[in-house]
This record gives sequence, structure tokens and C-alpha cells, in this order.
Amino acid sequence: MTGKRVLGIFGAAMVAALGFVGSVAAQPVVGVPREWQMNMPPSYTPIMERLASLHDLLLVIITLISLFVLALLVYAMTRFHISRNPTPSTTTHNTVLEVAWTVVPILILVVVAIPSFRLLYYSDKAVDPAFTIKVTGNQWYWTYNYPDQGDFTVESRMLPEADRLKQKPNMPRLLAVDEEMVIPKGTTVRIIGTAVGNSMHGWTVPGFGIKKTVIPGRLNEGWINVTDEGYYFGQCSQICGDLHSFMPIAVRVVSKDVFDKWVEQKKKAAGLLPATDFAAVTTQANR
Ligand SMILES: [Cu+2]
Repeated sequence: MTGKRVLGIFGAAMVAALGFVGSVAAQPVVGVPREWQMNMPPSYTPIMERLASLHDLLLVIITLISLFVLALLVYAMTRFHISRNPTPSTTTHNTVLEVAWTVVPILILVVVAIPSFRLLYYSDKAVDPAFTIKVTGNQWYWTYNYPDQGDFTVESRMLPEADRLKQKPNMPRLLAVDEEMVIPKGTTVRIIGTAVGNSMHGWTVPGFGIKKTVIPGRLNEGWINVTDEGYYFGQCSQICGDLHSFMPIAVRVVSKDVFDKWVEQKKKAAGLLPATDFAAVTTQANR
């Protein structure tokens, strides 16, 4: 665990250094697959931390079961080999044994089910989210709508390779986008997902432990809360048609100040003027 974490921190530091050399991005590239990565991605959200520990628990349980079954198999193969056991037993029932091999798996399933359902409900609904982002899967790009920040929408499309090399050379190939989803760090953000057109999509960022199937005509909910600034990447995880492989998900996590500035910029670009103080206007008109 510690070794993995140290490696992760070292990797993040390396990428951060590269990012600053490239200097196109203020934030480091953090949540991205690494070469020869064998294990789960590092956890960047509380949900992913819990997912990883559930995975570790399950890994222990399935390893023990596999070893037990293997031991039984080897024992049966050697002990009851025709050379050692020429006359086979004709036993057909053993009540104690049958009850045991029914009850023991049930107990194991209960042990697995309790943390599993806990995590399912934990990840299902955001508790006291600061704001909501509506994610829409389109054919074949994502849109991110910010209803609580004046209702502007950002279109996020994969950068063609030539543009990536020119604009964002330190971003990973096939994952870099023109406009990332931007969120402030350390903030609970509710994600509401849907799709338009005639196919489903999957809004999935492995390091966040989120994988929301988004479906036309339906709203699916999830949440993220990312501690560290940086760029995080995922991909559409629901085979959705021609350009399924080319609608990556990129999230940029920034400080609250940078987020507020970004929101102002997007509101201006969308022609959303600062909110009018209607109370003051009415009072003046009545005078
Ligand atoms: Cu898709």
C-alpha cells in the first residue's frame, strides 16, 4: 500500500514537473493511465478510496476460496486415484456436509453484501453538494451544464492529434479535449447525467470511482469530491456508436478562486449578464 502510494506520488510529481515545463497547463496531469499499470488507478475521491478497499477485501476472500477449492481438488485427485482407491464409495448423501456447503457460502455472501451495499448507497446520492453539473452524452461528445452558476453550458470534444500537439502537447493523446469539465477542489459536486440522440453513453472516470450510464430521457445521479488540483481523464464506457472511442472525459480540478474566475469568463462568453437586483429596480420604479 505504502509503496504504491509512494510510487503514485512520485509519478504525480514527475508528471507535475513535466506539466510545468510544458507550461500550457497550470495544473498537473494526475488522473491518467500509466504504462504497464497493473492495479486499480490511485484513488482521487472518497468513493474510489472505498471502492479500492472493497476490492482489497474481495481479493482476499476470492483468493482464500480459490486456494480452498484447489486444495480439495488436489486431495480428491491424489487420495481417490484408481491406484489408491480401486473400489469407489457408493455414498450419495451426507446431510451434515450438504447443510455446511449451503450455509457457509451464504455466510460468505452476506459478508460480501454488507460493505457492497453500503458503498452502493454511499456513491448513489450526494450529501450536501455545493452545486450540480448536468452531464449530457451526445453523439459523440460531452456537454457540461452548470445550472447553479447561471446555467451556461460547455461543449467538450476530443482534440484532433494535430491540434493537441499545437495547443496541449502535455495532455495525453486521445484523451485531451478542447474544453474540460472544471470543478473546484475539495468540493462535493453532484453529477446528473443524461443523453440526447439515440444512444446511451457512460460517463466514467476510473480514478474518481464514478461510472454513470447516461440514458436519453432519464437522469442518473452520482457525485465527486476531488482533493487535489490537476487534470483527470476517463472515457465513454458504453459502446455508443461510430465515435465511441473518441469522446474522452477530461476534468480539470482547480482552486476555488480559479473556478470562480472560470465561471465568470464562461458566463460572459455565454452572454449571461450579472444577475439583476430586481428588488432594487422595483423600489426605484415605485418612487
Ligand atoms: Cu458514448
